[in-house]
Amino acid sequence: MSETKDTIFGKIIRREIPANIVYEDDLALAFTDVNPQAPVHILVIPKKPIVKLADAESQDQALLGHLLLTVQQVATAAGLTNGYRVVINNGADGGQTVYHLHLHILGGRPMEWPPG
Ligand code: DGP
Repeated sequence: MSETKDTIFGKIIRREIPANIVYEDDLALAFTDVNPQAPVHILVIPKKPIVKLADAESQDQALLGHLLLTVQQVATAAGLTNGYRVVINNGADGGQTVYHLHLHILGGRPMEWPPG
């Protein structure tokens, strides 16, 4: 998978393709995953096109914190009172397929460990 700056998530941010958007603010967007792996599967992304976690810089510190607090807010709004898992796949070995940083929120069922 190539690491280009524009991705399918960029198109979702610009409303060039549809998505089920559940949260938006100046810095972040959250929408349901097109291929859900749990009853609740939501992606939280920065509007800034950070390719992957490994490419985030010190200037992104506040943005990264904002994304985690957005995860918390979105998970609460989704009713995940019994817990949830947050996943960031980073790079090829991490299983990343879309090269725009995103945090998976997975919930609505017990999660197993270790992941595959
Ligand atoms: P990852 O493997 O961490 O890069 O996960 C990418 C996720 O993005 C994957 O769970 C499927 C989801 N996805 C890919 N394309 C689309 C899309 O066009 N719309 C939505 N809503 N999700 C997508």
